[in-house]
Amino acid sequence: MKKIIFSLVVSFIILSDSTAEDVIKALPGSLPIPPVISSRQIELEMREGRLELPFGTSETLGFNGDYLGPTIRIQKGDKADITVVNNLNEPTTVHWHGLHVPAEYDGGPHQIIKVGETWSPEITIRQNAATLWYHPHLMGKTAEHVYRGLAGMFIIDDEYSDSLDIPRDYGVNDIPLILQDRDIDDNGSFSYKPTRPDIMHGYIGNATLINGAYEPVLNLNRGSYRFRILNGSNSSIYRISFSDTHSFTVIASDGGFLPETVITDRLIISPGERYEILTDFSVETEIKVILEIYGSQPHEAMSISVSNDEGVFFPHPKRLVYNHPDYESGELKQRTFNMETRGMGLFTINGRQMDMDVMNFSLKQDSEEIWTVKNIGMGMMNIPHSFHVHDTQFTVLSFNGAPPPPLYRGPKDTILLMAGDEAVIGVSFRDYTGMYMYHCHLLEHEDAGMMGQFMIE
Ligand SMILES: [Cu+2]
Repeated sequence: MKKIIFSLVVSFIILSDSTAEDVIKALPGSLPIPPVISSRQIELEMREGRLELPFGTSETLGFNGDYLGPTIRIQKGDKADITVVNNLNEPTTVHWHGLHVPAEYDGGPHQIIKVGETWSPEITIRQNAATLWYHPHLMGKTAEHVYRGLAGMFIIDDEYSDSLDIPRDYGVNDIPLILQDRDIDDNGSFSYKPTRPDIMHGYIGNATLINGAYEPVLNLNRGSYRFRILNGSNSSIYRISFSDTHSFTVIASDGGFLPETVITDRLIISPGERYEILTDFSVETEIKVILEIYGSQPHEAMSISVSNDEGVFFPHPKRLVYNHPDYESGELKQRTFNMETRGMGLFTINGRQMDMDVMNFSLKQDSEEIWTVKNIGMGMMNIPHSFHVHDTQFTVLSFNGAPPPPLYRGPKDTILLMAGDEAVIGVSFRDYTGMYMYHCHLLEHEDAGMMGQFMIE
């Protein structure tokens, strides 16, 4: 059904113009670049908005605008004074995904911002350079609020990242790409109305959006570019690549730089995950960004038009610094997290669903632990899960019994587990006490209860 609508929409666009050439020139707009807030005073207003797409206009939600939110960019060591005003007509929360943050400012399901109220977290940045993001986290409503548009990037710089000879000019050669998809209905707009199978398999759209635009065009000069890629979708696992198997260098994962960068021509990125890549465009050309939603057909989601004008080229680093706690020695506390699909819309971790009144476990402040996270499959159905833990970045120690693949050797806060997969991760909890969440980042699963909470004491 969804695929049929997609083909109809595309056919409609092509038929409604006189020639194919006109369509290419007339329809797609430029890639929107979210505005950046680089002040330590960060003011966010959640409001209702409208997003115009080639198919029609949708009612949306946004931070300081109609859809998505500004990119927050801040230096390690600085204190962010944030105000979040809720001018929606319903309560929500704002969670800083990947941020090491005091529990009361984590923005999880307990830190509700009521309608008309202002929440004022003060957060000192105590972690290394990384591409993080922020989004609502209200119990049972996270998926809908993110789907309608509430999400933004959160970039941390530090002395080390500033010292590297890599692109860092935001919007010029350091470009955010927020990948999403939306299910466009017969009226050409999108709304959030998941069916039971949608909750099971995730609410997968029929149109991809990048930074809130459908098939945008990015005009660049020749040169080296850094893309910060966020999977901001509800439940879609993307494979992203360039046309002509154009290759790139992956320099960072969720929480910062990889110890050894990875040259590849494709990436699998699951909901909530981020990667930073470097790539060179050395001749005048037109390159497509191809997005393939797991289980669907590849789609040319964006065009990059490279002019003949000379830009700036950078060498691609081979090794970068990633320091993490030593998880290999000593007797560390071990825990197991079994992510299980028990039936249509019934998702559990260790046999339990999220209960706001239940503390699932507690651990000690300034401790390290070893967690084994498994996706227990359900018969022949391969339902993926994406395990996310708040407040910290973890280190993957093994994946399916083998050393972690190269892309999993940097700091991570979210990890994709297909049915049967098992990851062993080293997790550390520094500085703060209080309650945090762990959950599946397929947002339909999270809202259906695939979440738990722990107390750092
Ligand atoms: Cu899941």
